[in-house]
Amino acid sequence: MREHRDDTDLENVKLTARERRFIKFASVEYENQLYMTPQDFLESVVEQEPRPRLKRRVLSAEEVEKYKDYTPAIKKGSSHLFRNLRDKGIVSYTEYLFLLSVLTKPKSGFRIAFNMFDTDGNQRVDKAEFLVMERIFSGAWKEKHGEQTLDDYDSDSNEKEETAIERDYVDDVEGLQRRHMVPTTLQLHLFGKRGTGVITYDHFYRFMDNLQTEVLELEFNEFSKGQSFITELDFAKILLRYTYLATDEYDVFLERLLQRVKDEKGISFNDFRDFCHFLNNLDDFTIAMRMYTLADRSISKDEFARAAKICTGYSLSEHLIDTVFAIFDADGDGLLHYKEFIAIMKDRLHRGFRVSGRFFDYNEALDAYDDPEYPMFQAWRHSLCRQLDYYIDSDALWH
Ligand SMILES: [Ca+2]
Ligand SMILES: [Ca+2]
Repeated sequence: MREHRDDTDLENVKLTARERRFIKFASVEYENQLYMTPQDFLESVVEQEPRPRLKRRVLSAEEVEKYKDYTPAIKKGSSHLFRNLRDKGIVSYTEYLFLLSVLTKPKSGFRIAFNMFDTDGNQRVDKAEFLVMERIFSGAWKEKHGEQTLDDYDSDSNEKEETAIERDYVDDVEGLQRRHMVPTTLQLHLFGKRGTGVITYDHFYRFMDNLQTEVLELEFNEFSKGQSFITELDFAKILLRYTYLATDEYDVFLERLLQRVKDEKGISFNDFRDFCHFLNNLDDFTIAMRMYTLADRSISKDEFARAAKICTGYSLSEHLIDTVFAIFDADGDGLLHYKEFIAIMKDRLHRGFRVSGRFFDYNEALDAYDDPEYPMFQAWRHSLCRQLDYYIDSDALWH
């Protein structure tokens, strides 16, 4: 068995931006595999850097076994799942990718995600179906890196079992792609202690909705400090947090807002949540706006409100739309141009993937994010980063 892993081992290995980010935030390891705790996962999506810590904690089999008792069943799911579990659980790398994809998924994409897991089409997803995701990932990993030796594997166990394990086992240096010999938090939550549970679309929908709400509440609470409103300025800061603006550009947005907002009503959590759901529908909104953008026309507040309603099914409040225009209407004509809004907000949907540089170099980032050798990742990427494709399409209109 290898000793406690050292990050310097990883320096020579070419990793994607996602892999690097996972490694950076993963604070525990079990049997040489890296895991995030539920708390690590939340931090990785709302913070730029992880909390300072000395080194990764090595979990014992007893600790991992105890997680079975801490993890609530799917029926008891809530928007406090990850916050309540804190460090009492583990999230694997593939699950991290899955959870990230949930965060920016429009409600209309939930059904598609469910059907992708439900391979036999019986409207239930069982653990074996859920694990297909991980098998495909490790399969792609083998193709990319070649077969690995199984020297590290403890071969005392029964032979029949070992063949099955061997088939799926990948002993990568990074410790990201190993076969999970332990039930993770997500597996325990979705399929129960014994792993025999099944989830319906209704369960799955609530799980995804709760996860989105949980992260939004965290972001909101960070600024609201227990109040029921955040200021318009805080709202702008949250929106711009995951965009790729340089510091001076960022300040221009905030100063503009301060000058324009006469009536500080504040933004409620519901307004904030509705707007973030709207951002998850930005693709549809872009399509709705395309006739304006093709004509190189800016849109009015009424047109914005109507298109947002069509795309999400609910109305954004007047004050929220006023605030959005106050933040983004750079030339002050009272209208929003594609370049003023969509081009900037699309970056935000790459939350959790933010690279350390201040600027977002589009081509460089596309290379980093694009993994043609991962067939399954193409599907995830499609839902998570499809905005990039629209960006190319739409951006071409302006040059
Ligand atoms: Ca099924
Ligand atoms: Ca304008």
